[in-house]
Amino acid sequence: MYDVKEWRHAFKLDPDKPISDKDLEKICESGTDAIIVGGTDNVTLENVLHLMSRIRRYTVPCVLEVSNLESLTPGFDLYFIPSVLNTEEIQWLSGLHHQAIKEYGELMDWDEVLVEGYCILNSDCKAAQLTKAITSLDDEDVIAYARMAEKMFQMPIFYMEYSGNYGDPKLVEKVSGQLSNTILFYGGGIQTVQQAKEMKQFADCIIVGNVVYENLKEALKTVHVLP
Ligand code: 1GP
Repeated sequence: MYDVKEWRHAFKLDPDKPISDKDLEKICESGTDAIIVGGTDNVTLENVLHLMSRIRRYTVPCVLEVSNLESLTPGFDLYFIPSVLNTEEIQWLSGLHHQAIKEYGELMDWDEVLVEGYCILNSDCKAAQLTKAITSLDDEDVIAYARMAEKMFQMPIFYMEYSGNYGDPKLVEKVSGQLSNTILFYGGGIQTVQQAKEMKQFADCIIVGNVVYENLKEALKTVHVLP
């Protein structure tokens, strides 16, 4: 079984973005704790299966972060299910989840499923726009969502999502101080070793996405950063 509590670093790969075999090999052999397959636009069964089968050549754990029902498929080691805590629309909190369980509940192996309490903090990112996330939050709001995730819903993961934008390390530190059982994921705008280091001090696990496609060399350096 995979102990996500032990994870410190993961790369997130977008099934809609091309990546060469050579680059994928470097990513999968980098020593990262996991590869998360996930995106917002154009996530299809076809491109998810294609990317999964390519990652499967390596031993690194491979996770599907489920973004829609169409692309849900067996074959991953784990399934992360985002539930957006700061959305205006219930479908992103529990609606699609209800639909998925209604359809696939019998088949699901619950040991492979982890819910991520998402708090989307960058108003410009696609995920914020799609889910109508309320991003004008002060620190106390974010802390309340973190407590809600852990104390009220017992979610295994709280995800501070700044996708495309480097977030506020002071806030990540504050949130980290509030969580004892729930794992803190930080993702967004990590482009340098320095940034990886800064966020790793506070987040249990940092998620590195876009920079893989923009500057792979620098992306690979974020793996072995000590907090
Ligand atoms: C996106 O949190 C991840 O869901 C990573 O963000 O792409 O900005 O690194 P970046």
